[in-house]
Amino acid sequence: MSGRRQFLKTLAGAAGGALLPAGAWCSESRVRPATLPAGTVDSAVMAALPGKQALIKRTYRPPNYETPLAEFQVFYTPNDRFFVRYHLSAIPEVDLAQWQLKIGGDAVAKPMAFTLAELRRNFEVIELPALCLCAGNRRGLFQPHSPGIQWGQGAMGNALWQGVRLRDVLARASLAKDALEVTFEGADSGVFPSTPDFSKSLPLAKALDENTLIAFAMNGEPLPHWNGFPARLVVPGWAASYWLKHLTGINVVSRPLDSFWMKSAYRLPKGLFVTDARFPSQETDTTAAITELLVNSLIVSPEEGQGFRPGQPIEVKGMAWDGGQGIERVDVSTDGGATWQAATMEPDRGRFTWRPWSYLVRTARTGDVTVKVRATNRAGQVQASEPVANPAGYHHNAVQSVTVHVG
Ligand SMILES: Nc1nc2c(c(=O)[nH]1)N[C@H]1C(S)=C(S)[C@@H](COP(=O)(O)O)O[C@H]1N2
Ligand SMILES: [Mo]
Repeated sequence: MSGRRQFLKTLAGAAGGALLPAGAWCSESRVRPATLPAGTVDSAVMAALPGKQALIKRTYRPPNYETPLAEFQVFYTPNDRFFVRYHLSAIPEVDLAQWQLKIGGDAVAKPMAFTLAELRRNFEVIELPALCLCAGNRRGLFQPHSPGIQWGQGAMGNALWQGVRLRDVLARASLAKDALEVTFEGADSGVFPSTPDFSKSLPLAKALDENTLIAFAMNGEPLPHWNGFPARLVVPGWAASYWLKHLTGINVVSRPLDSFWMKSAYRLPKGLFVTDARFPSQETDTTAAITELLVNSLIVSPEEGQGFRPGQPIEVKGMAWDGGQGIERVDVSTDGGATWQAATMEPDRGRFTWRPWSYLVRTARTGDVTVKVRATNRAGQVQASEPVANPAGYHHNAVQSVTVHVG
């Protein structure tokens, strides 16, 4: 079957068997968040994938859809508004009756396979709130532009994940002493056989972390097709590129995974960003595989350009997160960063989820007011004041600002 037809078939499968009605792709209105540099998102439109509400479409093939900023007003991102990111275009609808998760590799003694029912039955099922954040989130804000999907703020989402610990499952397969990495494969593939499958690996220690899950539900529902049905990896605190969707195979191996997606993509110049987590078996002299998320924050409201009356309080609200140390504080500046005041923090709901904050700006003067927001984590790491340029536009964690009008 041609790649094109295969793609249409797999998409149609996701819609429940029927071929996509043309109209499904036509309910598009233009969006241009004022916070993106002109030019980057001119081609972005709102569009709905089957089973999803309208999201900001960055590319259709493969599907890359971003969550609109307003959705981050709630703590858990609704499943039908959760962003979608794929590298490859052939995305089959997985038939649960046929699905098995195979555990193997040269560093396991007992290869085995599990159905979803067996995973649920044989292992402790746990729930964990965690932020799923694409390393390329905000790539569209880099100036000069970085090549790649021009994401705005919405290549992320926070969910309550339910699943079993990867380490419990791997323990059944008996790991050999020389186990080095754990590799992951998904059901999606390229349209051409020459396209390398999306495969990723984790260092053994992160794979065996008690928080690393094989998840089959999010926010109390089975995973949506576009977010990895029937099971995906959840790697709390680490970039979402490791959160492999539509899991089919997990291998424990004694050698570093030599896949395009480890060796060429999702890499950073060594030493450019300070993180606690390392992936030694994927380091070269000059570059390292991306690992954990940097301390960061987001302003959800007010909207850019929103109007206020003189004296009317401006409630600034948003979220802050990091790679798992936990958020210590969020500070707000209304004088261009000269002075900072502490925002009010909502309770901490876990190391790997975001933390809501708010701050009331009171100003009697008229004109534009620019509010800057800066998060600090418990390790004392602070958001960057300017984006740190890197070849593929990852880890944008510069202080965000919003300008409103009083008058
Ligand atoms: N099978 C598969 N899993 C994948 C990917 C992919 O292309 N294929 N992309 C990864 C990347 S880069 C991101 S950012 C997250 C996005 O998760 P989401 O689509 O559920 O939002 O999935 C990860 N898992
Ligand atoms: Mo990503």
